[in-house]
Amino acid sequence: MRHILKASVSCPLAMVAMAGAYDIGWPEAASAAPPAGYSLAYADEFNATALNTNDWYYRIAEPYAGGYVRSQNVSLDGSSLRLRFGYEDVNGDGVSDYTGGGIMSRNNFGYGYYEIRARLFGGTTGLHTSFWSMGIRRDLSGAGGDPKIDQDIDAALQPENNQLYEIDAFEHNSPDSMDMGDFVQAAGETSHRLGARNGALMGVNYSDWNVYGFEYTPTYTKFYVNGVLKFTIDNTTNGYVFTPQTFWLTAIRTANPSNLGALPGYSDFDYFRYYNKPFTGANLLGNGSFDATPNNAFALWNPPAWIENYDKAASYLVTDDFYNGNRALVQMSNAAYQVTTKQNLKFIPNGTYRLTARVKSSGGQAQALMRVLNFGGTERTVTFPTTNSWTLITIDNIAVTSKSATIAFTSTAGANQWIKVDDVQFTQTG
Ligand SMILES: [Ca+2]
Ligand SMILES: [Ca+2]
Ligand SMILES: [Ca+2]
Ligand SMILES: [Ca+2]
Repeated sequence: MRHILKASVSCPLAMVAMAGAYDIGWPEAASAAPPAGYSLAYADEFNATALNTNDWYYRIAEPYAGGYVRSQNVSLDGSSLRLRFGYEDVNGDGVSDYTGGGIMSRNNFGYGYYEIRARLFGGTTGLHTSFWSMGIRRDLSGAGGDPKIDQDIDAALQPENNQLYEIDAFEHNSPDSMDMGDFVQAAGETSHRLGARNGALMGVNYSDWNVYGFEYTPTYTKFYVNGVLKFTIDNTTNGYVFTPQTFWLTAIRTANPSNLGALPGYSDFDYFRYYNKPFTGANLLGNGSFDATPNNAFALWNPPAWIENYDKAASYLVTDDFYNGNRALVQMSNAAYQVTTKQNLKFIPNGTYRLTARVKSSGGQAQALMRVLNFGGTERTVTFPTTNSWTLITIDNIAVTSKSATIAFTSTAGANQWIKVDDVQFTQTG
């Protein structure tokens, strides 16, 4: 299947490096083109000798699934990311342990086309390589996890809980089986899956370099291998709550390998590329209606997918008054307070956008604002009207030129002054 790929003009230096680094026996395959209309918004070509930890967390879990997931099992060789499956004593008890590794993006990605080029380890049974997407939450950094996760949450760079669903573009089970296209929501699996396809059925050899991609849109997700569409999911019936989320590449043990002599082994990734395009009219905010299930492990019903800053306890969800669904956001405290509830959108297309929300307010605050900033122009705000009925407020004709935007609600208020917010929508209009 590799021979049908189009010739590449996108990355000749990397291809020369690849051809030199691996004796793969055929001309270097180019990447499959993204679907029509998409532009490259982010890429890590992994053409380095160390992971760019400005952009990536390590997946660390010791132990997890009968093994250890460790940063030591992640390396870059100048042209590719390498995730190592090992069998070695890492806990000092003299008995060998199964080890694996993975990386998770510090940036969150929403709708768009996601692509990797990978060759997957198939030297024995029991090992699992995955190309997937899922939001993070604070407890992922527990039990020896990457401390940068907590640091980013504490620095108001990441939501405390953004784990609303996952997209499993592929889950490869060594030596020769692949599940493709799971779309899993918090409430459970949605039963979408192209299950247990061996390479012959999928039309590839998984241990060769192949290009895997998925196109994620408000209405469908399509999964590709070497540019060939393999599976489509209808997103209109999933019943999930959208949020831009972390991108993952992981390699872990799932069962005891039958052939320990094959270890160590490697799953290799040439690059990760993310493309996007305007999705006119689609809400790009995560959990814009505040209806995603909060994690009760976190105090005071903090809103999933949203970042709280300053007096965080003054920002919380309520179920007794809402515009839609079954929850809304409130900012209030029984003492004077200042709080911001916000989202940082990155890698969105430049263009014209509109921000709307349904709101109520007690009035009297020094500040009660809906804001948009970090979009390339001067911050724009609208002050909440004093009203006890759900009222539409709008900031229109927002000219995004930085491929990013921060949407924020900020109160500087006295005791028992309050705002309520629901149905927040940030949409591209042109
Ligand atoms: Ca051990
Ligand atoms: Ca590369
Ligand atoms: Ca709601
Ligand atoms: Ca809070």
